[in-house]
Amino acid sequence: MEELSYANRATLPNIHPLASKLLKIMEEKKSNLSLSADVTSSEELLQLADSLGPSICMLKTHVDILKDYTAAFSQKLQALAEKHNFLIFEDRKFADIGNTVKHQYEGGLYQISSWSHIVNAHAVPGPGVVKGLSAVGKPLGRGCLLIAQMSSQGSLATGEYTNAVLQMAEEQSDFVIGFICGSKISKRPEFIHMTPGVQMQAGGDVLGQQYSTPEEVLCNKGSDVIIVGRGILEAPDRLKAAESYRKSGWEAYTKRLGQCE
Ligand code: UP6
Repeated sequence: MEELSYANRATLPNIHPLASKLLKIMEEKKSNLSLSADVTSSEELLQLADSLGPSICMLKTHVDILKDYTAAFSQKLQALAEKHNFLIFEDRKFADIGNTVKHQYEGGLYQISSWSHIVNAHAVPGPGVVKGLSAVGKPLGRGCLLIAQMSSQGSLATGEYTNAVLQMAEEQSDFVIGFICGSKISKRPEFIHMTPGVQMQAGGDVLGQQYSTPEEVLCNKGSDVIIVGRGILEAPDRLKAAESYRKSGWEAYTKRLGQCE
């Protein structure tokens, strides 16, 4: 089957506007790198967003690990997303009944729907979780990723479960823009595949995280976006590390396109 470029996929007739926007950013910045900004200080997160912003297509947050979250922080983060042209993805991993996730997404301390372009959800509760999120996010032009596979050892999100997630995504593609997964699982080029658990060297951590390389994920496994946290955050020079992930990611993607010509 012909492999479409990010640019071609961005203009597909049925593409979700937010997915289209992300694909255009990726093409423009030659970046399929998402930074997983897993730090606990707002100031440090904003500084990371400003310095690494030019290298990334998306910045992933875990807003509930910040020790000093304020609404002003989310406004500053949005301004940096505009300045450097990246999307914000709050990795909230919603996993409750529709009515509860609706409140968790819109309200509470973080009011995630007001500042995060993309959120994600586990499919465990069934389609209601997406319906609840969609009720809040769709009118705002937001999008959702479904967690179809996980990078951690012993993950239960495999086989039939993954297939059911795929089906759920297809049924609500007006809000679901893609997947968190280890490899390409859907043939529909409108869906974006995003993969965490990426470092320059395969391996893992002591708590079950498992790493694959950018080349493996983008070229061999056919995913679209690499999500990198500690590979960049623990490097002596974060900017240099981010640029090297961006370059490896782009090379692996162009190699994949070349193979399919
Ligand atoms: N993440 C995974 N694996 C998944 C889903 N999400 O690692 O299956 C998230 C983690 C973390 C980031 O919550 O924020 O991606 C990976 O960080 P790391 O690169 O430092 O391991």
